Amino acid sequence: MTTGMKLKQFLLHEKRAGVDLPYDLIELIHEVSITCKEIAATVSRGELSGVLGVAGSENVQGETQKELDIITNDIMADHLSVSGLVAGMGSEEIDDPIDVPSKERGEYLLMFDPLDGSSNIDVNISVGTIFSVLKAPLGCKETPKLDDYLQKGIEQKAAGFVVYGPSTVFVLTTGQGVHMFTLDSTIGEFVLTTEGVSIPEETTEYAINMANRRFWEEPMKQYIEDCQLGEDGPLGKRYNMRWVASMVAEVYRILIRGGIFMYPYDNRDPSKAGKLRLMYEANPMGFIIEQAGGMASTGHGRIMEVDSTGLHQRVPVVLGSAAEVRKVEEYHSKAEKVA
Ligand code: AHM
Ligand code: MG
Repeated sequence: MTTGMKLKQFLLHEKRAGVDLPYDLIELIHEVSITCKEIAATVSRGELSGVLGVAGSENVQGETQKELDIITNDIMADHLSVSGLVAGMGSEEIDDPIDVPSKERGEYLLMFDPLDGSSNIDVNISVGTIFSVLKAPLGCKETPKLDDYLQKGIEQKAAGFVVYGPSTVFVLTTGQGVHMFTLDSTIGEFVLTTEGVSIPEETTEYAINMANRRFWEEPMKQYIEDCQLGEDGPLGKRYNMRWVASMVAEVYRILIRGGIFMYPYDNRDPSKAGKLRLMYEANPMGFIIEQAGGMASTGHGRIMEVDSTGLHQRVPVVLGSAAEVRKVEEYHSKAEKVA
């Protein structure tokens, strides 16, 4: 009976059961979970913390940073840089890779978005932390170079996210399915509540920011138009729509009851291939969705096989229930054939 096991206890149990999980990867996941408890505590204090609102700076992507973006980035970076488990880190909030002192270096690279959906903080809607673990090609011997980080999503050793909602839940994959651990604040531990998450193959619920419709490419416009035609249209079923504007909340919902989430390419700024970032948003979420039986695509192919060209590279994202993601890919491939 694994339900009720604490996070680290469960990972050690899996290792004993034959899952390929190095001890230092277990330790790294555990350390990340500790920082997420600290972030959960900080976020939950809301207005009491006196740190809601804008920090007055911009990150490398030209986005306004919230004070909590910076505070949560520091919580993660400071904690992990003395853990002896990472050789370097990449964060949404920091332009360049974060180096780790030589004596503290470990074998892994950690990519993270410390507070995803932070525009929702002031209005008290769920936000989260997303992370992805890669192996450092040179191990702990040298400071990793930018190139060392630029690995495809299929190279990920673990990925996860934490949603800070009505309850705080840690969602994890190490390539052996997806498991959910709920924070039991009475004992201060993440406790296994769902083992082996499975996304329904079919869905009638889509999530997309409709306000960007005029900037999308034709296949995406056509797919959404057909969803809106419901049972009278070519898709032959009535759809429902959700948009939380927090990817962690959208992906969590899809893991629980299925659905499709899209942040497609749009031509607001032709230099950007979408809004979401490959290394610390799309890849880890793609790994989790696939491990739960869903699909994660750019509309043209698998996200986890996209070549990585930069720490903050953007990518179109279409993920969720496999049959529905496949349909969106068909809309794109049909359009390519006509062109
Ligand atoms: P962030 O990392 O700056 O918070 O941006 C990512 C977020 C996602 O969580 C969410 O899906 C999307 O941005 C919402 O975008 P929009 O503001 O277009 O609704
Ligand atoms: Mg983000």
